[in-house]
Amino acid sequence: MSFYVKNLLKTMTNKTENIPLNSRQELVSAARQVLRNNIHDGFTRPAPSLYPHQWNWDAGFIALGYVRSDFQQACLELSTLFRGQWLNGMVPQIVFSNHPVCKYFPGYRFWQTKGVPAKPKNVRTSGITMPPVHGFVLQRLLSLAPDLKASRPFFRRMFDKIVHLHQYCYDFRDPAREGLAFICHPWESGMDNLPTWESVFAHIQIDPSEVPHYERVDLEYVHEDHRPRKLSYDRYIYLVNRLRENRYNEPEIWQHYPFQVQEPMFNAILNHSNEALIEIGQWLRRDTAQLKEWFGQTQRAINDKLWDEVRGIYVSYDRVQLQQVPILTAGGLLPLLCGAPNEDQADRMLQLLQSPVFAGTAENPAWLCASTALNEPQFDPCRYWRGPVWININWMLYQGLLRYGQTEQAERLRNESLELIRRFGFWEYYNPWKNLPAGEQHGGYGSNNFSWTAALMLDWIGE
Ligand code: 9WN
Repeated sequence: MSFYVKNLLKTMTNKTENIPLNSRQELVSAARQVLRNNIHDGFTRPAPSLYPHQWNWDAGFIALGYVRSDFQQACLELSTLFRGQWLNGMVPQIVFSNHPVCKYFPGYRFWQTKGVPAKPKNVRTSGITMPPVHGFVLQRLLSLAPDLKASRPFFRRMFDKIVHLHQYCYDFRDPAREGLAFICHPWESGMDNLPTWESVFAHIQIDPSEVPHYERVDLEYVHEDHRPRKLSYDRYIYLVNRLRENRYNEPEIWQHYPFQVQEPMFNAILNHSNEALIEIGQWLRRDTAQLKEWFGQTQRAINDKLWDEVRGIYVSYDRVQLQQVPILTAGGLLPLLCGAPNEDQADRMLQLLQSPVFAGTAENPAWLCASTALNEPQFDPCRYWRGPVWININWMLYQGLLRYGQTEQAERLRNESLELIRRFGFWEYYNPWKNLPAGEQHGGYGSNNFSWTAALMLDWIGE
C-alpha cells in the first residue's frame, strides 16, 4: 500500500462523517479539533489530504477560526502565508510546504517558479494569486486583539504587506486603470469550476500539444463526479503552461494572454479589504489617500461594468472578448460585501436570493446559497462550484446582507449553514437540495474535515 493511500485511510478513519453534531459545545470542540489536526509546518492545511500546502484565501478564513481561542495562531496563519509574497507584491495562491504529508498536483516543480526574479528565493510558491481577503481579515483580528499594544508591530507589518498586495492588483491587473483587477486563471477566483469559465474558454483555441502531461491526484481522494471534468483540467493546465513559458513576466505577458476576466466577487473582496485597510491605516496613523482613491474607483467600476441590468445581479466581464458573461453565480451577489450596490440593486439581488433561482421552490427547497444558480443549464448539485453550497461564500454574503440591514435574510443564511454542518459535518461543499435523491443521506462532498468550514463556523458561533 502506498504512503499516500495509507495516509488517506488514516484520515478516513478519523473523520466525523455522518456523526450528528448537536450541542453548541460539541460543535465548537469538533471544529477546534479539525483545525488542530490540520496544523502542519506551522500553518493550517485547508484539508488533511486533498490540500496539503498553505492556500492564500484559506489562510485568511482559517485565521478567523483561531482569533478568539488562539490569537497567536491566527496571526501566524497570515504571516506564514505572506512569507511567500513576491517582490512585486503578489501573494501566491499556494505556498508549498517543505514536508507535505500528501501528494498534490500541480506541485512546486510543475509551476516552474524557481528562479523567477519576483519570487522570494527561499520559499516555494505557485505563480498566480487569489481573492485578497487579508485586509478585512486583518481588520477583524484588530477588532478582537487581546492586547493592542503588544500586537501593534504585527499590524504595522501586515498592513504594509497587504497594501503592497493591493498595489500589485492595481498596477499589474488593471492595465487600463479602471479600478477593476482581472484574474488570469480560474484558480485565481477561488471558484475554480464555475460555468462562467466555460463561456470564456469557448473563445480560446487550445492545441492539445500545448497541454503538458499531468496526473489527476485529486481523484485519488474525491469521487470524479464531484471534481472538475478532464476538459476543465486541461484548460487549467494549458493556462499554467502559458504563464510558466513566459516566466510570469507581467505585464508583457498580458498582451497576448487569452484569459483575463474581471469577476465581481474578486473585486468586491478587494474593495472590502480596501475599506478595512483605510480603517487600520487610520489607527496606525498612516497616509490612506491612495486606499481611498482605490476604494472610490473600484466601487464605481463594479457598478459601471459588472452590473447586469436584465438579470439584476453582477456578472463577470471578459476583457479579451470585451463582453459580459451573463451567468448567475453566488459571486455575483458578493458586491453587497463592499457596499457597491445602491438600494434598488440590493433589492433586486435580495429578490433573486429568495426566488427559485437560489432558494428553490416549496416542493423542492434549496439551502442557501448555491455557488452556481439552480436554473443555470450547467448547474450540477454535486460537482465542485457548479452548484454546491460553500461556507466561505455564505459567510461573506452574510456580512453583505447585514451591511444592508437584511438581518432576517442574513440569519437564515447563517442558520442554514450551521444546519448543514450539524447534519453532515465539516465538508468542503454541500448539496444545495434540501431533499436529497432517494437513498442518498449524505450531502457533504469534497474533503471532510475542511478547515475554513470549521473556522468560519467558530466565527459565526462566537458572535
Ligand atoms: C486549486 C484550497 C483550495 C481553495 C479553492 C478551491 C480548491 C484548488 C484545487 O481548493 O482549489 O487552488 O486543487 O482544486 O476551489 O477555493 O482555496 O482549499
